[in-house]
Amino acid sequence: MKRIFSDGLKGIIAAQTTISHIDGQEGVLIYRGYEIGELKDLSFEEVAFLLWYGHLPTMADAVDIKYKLSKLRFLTPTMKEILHTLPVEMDMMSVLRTVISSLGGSEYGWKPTIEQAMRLTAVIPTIIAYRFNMNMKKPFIEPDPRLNHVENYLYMLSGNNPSKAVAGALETYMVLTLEHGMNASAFSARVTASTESDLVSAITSAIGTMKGPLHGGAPSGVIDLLNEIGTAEKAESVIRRKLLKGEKLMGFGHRVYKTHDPRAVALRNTLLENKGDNQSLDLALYVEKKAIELLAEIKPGRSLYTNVEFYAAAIMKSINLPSDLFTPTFTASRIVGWTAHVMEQAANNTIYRPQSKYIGKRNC
Ligand code: COZ
Repeated sequence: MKRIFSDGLKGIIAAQTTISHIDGQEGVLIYRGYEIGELKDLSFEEVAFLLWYGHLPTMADAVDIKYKLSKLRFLTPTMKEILHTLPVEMDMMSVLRTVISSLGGSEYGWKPTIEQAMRLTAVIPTIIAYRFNMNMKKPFIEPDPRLNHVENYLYMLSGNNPSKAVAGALETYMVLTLEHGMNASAFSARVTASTESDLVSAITSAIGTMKGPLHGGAPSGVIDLLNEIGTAEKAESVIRRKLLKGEKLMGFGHRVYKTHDPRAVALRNTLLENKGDNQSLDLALYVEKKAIELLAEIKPGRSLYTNVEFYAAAIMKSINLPSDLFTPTFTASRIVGWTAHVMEQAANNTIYRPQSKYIGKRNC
């Protein structure tokens, strides 16, 4: 068998999948055969159904999955105990990884099921909101089963029912980011599942992987960039200085997309539809334009364009979501893709066991 070494497995196909397809040259993302532009106005629950079952839900299916998820949002006493025991200074992704791993047990036996996937998907927003209110020294707000998945998340964070515009903006973001092929976190979930470990262990691996700033951390980095720039007049000098120092601009570049990230395009359009007089959005639009110009000037030929995280940050900033909730919120959507990948791996499993090439000393 021919052995190929590729840094970061660039260009290597590690699985065959029917879940999603990314055409990086054409800037196309497909979930189960549908381009995301056709799905961006569906509910989170409907698109989750599509990923898990492989086809769009009927009206009855959509009502059923919304009801089922609303009943699975609760925290167990053990989860609440862990949430109160973990050190106050622990970051939210570490909290999420630890509390999710406490769900492991007999009800998560092999093979992984859609019911298990629903439970993990339903409870992640509750974990985030519970810990967020603890940190803010505010009382926990119990999930409201009458609200849909995204409305309930925002309700548990603030205690108020969100406006349609705010819930709609966040729901579009979450629908567009709930699956993205063989990214690092989906791959780590599939590797864990390939040993016939359980779904909770696979998702714990994925959350740990998502925690890395080059994967899930970009939105916070985008906010820092926008805050550092502050005004349109400063955009060119700040960006140019960073690029000449060899820094990477958060929210730009992508391992697969070598043209505009279709999710960024869809999010930009959503933001423009609800724009109003939004100063921070105007700055984001200007910074994006300047960044792409300067990336082409200083990094010619690398095909560096806006990725989803740039407008994710703009959306989350526009709904006043604190930046330390950006990656956890991304996790609350990508759990759907991860669980779909784990179930696909389990359905036709071969354990992952790549090679390594020894380049060390011999006969020491
Ligand atoms: N800003 C500035 N330069 C960048 C860049 C960015 N965001 N992304 C890549 N480059 C440059 C690299 O410095 C490198 O330049 P040289 O050829 O001079 O060494 C070249 O482009 C290729 O870099 P790399 O191999 O890292 O490209 P790749 O396409 O594999 O990178 C990721 C993809 C996303 C890791 C990107 O580099 C990045 O880190 N972006 C910022 C973080 C982010 O937005 N992540 C969310 C992705 S959805």
